[in-house]
Amino acid sequence: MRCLAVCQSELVVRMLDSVLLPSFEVEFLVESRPLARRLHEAGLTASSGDLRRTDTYLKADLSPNTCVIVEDSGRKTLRHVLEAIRTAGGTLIYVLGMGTGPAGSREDEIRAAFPDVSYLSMTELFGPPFLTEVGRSLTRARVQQYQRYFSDADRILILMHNDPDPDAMASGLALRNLLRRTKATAILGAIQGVTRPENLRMANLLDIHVEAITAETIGEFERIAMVDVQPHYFGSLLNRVDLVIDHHPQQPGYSAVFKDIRPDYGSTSTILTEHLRSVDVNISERTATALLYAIKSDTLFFNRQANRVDLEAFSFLYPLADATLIRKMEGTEITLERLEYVMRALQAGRMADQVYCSFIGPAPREDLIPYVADFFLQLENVKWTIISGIVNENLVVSVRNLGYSRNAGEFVRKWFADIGSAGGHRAMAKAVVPLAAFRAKYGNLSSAEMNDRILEMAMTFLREHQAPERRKEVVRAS
Ligand SMILES: [Mn+2]
Repeated sequence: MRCLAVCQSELVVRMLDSVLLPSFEVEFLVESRPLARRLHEAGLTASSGDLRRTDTYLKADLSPNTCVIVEDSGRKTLRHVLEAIRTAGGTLIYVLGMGTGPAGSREDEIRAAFPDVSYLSMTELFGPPFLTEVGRSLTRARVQQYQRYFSDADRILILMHNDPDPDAMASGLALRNLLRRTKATAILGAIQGVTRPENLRMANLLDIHVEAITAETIGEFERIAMVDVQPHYFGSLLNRVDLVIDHHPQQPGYSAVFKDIRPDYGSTSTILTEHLRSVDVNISERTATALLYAIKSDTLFFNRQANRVDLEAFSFLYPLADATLIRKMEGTEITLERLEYVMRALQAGRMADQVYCSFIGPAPREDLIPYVADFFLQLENVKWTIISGIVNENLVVSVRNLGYSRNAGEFVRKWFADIGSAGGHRAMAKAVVPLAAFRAKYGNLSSAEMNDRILEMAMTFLREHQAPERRKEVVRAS
């Protein structure tokens, strides 16, 4: 394609020459005759002329398919230049803003006068890639430091939180990769191993072995790294840690030789993907698959807290990963065991004012309760779900809702904070209350009574949070 570059400075000419060739057939048009001669001697196609005159462009033989790039160094004559180009038949016109004047104002001015002209500013064109490159160098320096620091250790522990989730396991695998270790010399460990079905399935499909760690065995490791979690999580168990990589908010009260905490990232795997990209390490299909799945699952398929870096890591990993394996891992949401608890919730459930409330009785694990709560939120006409059950002598209450009108966290705090732990945010909340404490406050209720009582709590809570107009209606009606 033919391109006419209308420039003033040699720097811009040189830059465009290296960017546009060989895709474009470029001719340069400059004002200064000596500059044109110099460019010509250097082997470029260049001519000079009065840039404000139409015949200069007619001589250049513009066609509607010629791409015209005009350097804007802030001069007032730019308008005349653009008018002359248009009169000579130029239609594909791009103005290259060299960053003169306050950002955006020049662009607005040109756009207002010439709506069919595209304005490309230097900041837009070079800013993002440049910043990415600088960021990558900083990451590279950091990664190389901890690589060196870990290189002479015999055995390394990569510690994860209890019941490691895809993000923790994928980050662990990636870190092992970065430290150029095998599973014999860099152990993925957790105090409590993998139990949730989808976590187990990922561990099995990707052959990830998570070793059980105790307070005693922790001392056997020469160096300790931590992913997707920070030392405060383990209480007084650890007196030293060498490396912490996490995307949860920075916690005070611990020191680490190296740390990389990025709370604005959707997953720890996103941070590890950047570490891998910054240095020259081979990313195996298995690691890429684990990381890709982890980013998807930690950001709830980009519905939660995902940002540009997560999407970028995702598109980088996608061609390296095994898509079939990911589909297999994702298909594990529904298990027979989970269906059984969904059935129980269906049998015991009550619905009032779009609130679905059910007490499912004893359950072997806590995760079954939020699973059921999420499940019923899919029902038509359900806006809130409140699922409760008994796990290890505790009443566990899981609350989910759609939309942001009323706060699930406030609901559990109102009724349960004084007798157990209760917390959460607008759309998701949980309370864990010792059964004895619940009974002391609300009486020794049967299963059905328990469910009725909790539904009543919800109705009371939702009514006191109704909009003032509705409340008036209620008063009039009564
Ligand atoms: Mn995570």
